[in-house]
This record gives sequence, structure tokens and C-alpha cells, in this order.
Amino acid sequence: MSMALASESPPSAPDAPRLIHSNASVFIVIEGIEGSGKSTLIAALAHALRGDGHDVLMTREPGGTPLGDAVREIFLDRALPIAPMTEALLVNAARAQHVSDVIRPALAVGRLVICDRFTDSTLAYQGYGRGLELEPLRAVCKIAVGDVEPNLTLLLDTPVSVARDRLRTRGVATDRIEREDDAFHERVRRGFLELAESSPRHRAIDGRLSEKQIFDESLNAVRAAVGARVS
Ligand code: ATM
Repeated sequence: MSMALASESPPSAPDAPRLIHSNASVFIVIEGIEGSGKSTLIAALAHALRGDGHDVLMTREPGGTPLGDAVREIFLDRALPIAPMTEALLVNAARAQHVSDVIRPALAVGRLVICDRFTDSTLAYQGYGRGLELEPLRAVCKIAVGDVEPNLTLLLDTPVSVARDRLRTRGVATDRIEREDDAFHERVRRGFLELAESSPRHRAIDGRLSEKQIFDESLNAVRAAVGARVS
């Protein structure tokens, strides 16, 4: 992967990236309901972390591989009725491929991986949202990911009404999950919050803050996670 090349850049070269933590192998996940501002945050974080000298890989779920992209199309297809457990198994089939082909290899060569959604999305959407029991879902996720765990999960916590307004303003066509009613998205939001509160590797950030505040808080949290990983 490109990390090896980046490491070979002479540190004194004027345009060389500042390689601070070249072997960080850090796995960062960004979670939140649709319209919470994940994409903007991820792009800004990747830019800043590259400036720090990290070899950043941005990826997403469902997706991240050819199989994952194919699953995503099926998963979001409004014309397809899909049972809750089928949803869980589909996203985890895609996840197993994603972990095996993309995330694990990137971490193995010291890259910093930023993933738009991961296992918390399954617990929040299929568990809290659809009403599936959490423990079997956790077991399915565990089968898909093995020992790959995020070092930090950032939750962009945004009220459903705010997220809906943003999506409406952007004119985004609603997919199979987005078109669920507000009560569903409220359960998902509460699920994300409960998951975040139950773990020290999570950080919830108020999605109503300004873009700059969200970015600053997030970047500080990521840098702290990188520091904890390499120190
Ligand atoms: P994005 O548009 O954020 O990439 O997510 C696609 C949808 O997939 C999202 N829908 N909404 N709203 C959440 C859903 N999803 C699940 O339901 N379970 C999962 O495990 C994952 C990864 C995503």
C-alpha cells in the first residue's frame, strides 16, 4: 500500500507530508442518522489527518468493495421488501468482505482508516430501529469482523427533525431506510446514543454545533485516539 512509499519520502523535502504517526494503524468509525453531517465531517477529517502525515483510507458501509457496493444497491432498493434479519445478514455479509479485503489489510500496513458506519449501525438500525434482539445481532457482527474493532467511534448526534430538514434542502431521494417514519429514526438515534454512552471508545458530538465546532471536537478526539494507540 502507499504507506511504504510515503514513509520513504525524505522528511526534510519541502513538500513532504509530516509523518508523525506513520504506523498508527488506527480505525475510526463515524456514525449517525442520515443527514447528521457524516460525509462533510469525514472529508474534512481525512484532509486534516493527511496534513498530520497519516496515510488515510476513507471507506463506508454498506460498501467499500465491489460486493459491498452490490449489496448496498439491494439493501437500499425501495422496490424490495427485506425482512429485518435479512437486512442484518446482508450488511454483515458485505462487512465480512470489507473487513477481509479492505480494513484489515489497511490496518496491517499502518494506515488510518475512517469508515462511514460500522457495527453500531447494525445495532442501531436493525436492533433499536427494527426491533431485533441486540445479543444475536452482536454475535453476527462479531462473526463478520473477528477481532477488528474501532479505536474510536464518533457519533454525530443530530435530532431527527434537523436531519430531515437537511435532507429535504439537499433534495436527496429517499431510499428504503430513509423513508421509514420519524419514530423509526428516533429509535435509531436513541440506539446510537445508548451505544455511545456504554463504551469509553465512543464519543458523542452534538450535530447541531457549527461545522467548525464539530470538526474541531472530532479532530481532537481522533488525535487523542491516535496518541493512545502509538504511545
Ligand atoms: P448511508 O447513506 O449513510 O451510507 O447509509 C445507508 C443506509 O444503510 C442508512 N440508511 N439510512 N437512513 C443506514 C443503513 N444501514 C443499516 O441499516 N445497517 C447497517 O449495518 C449499515 C452499515 C447501514
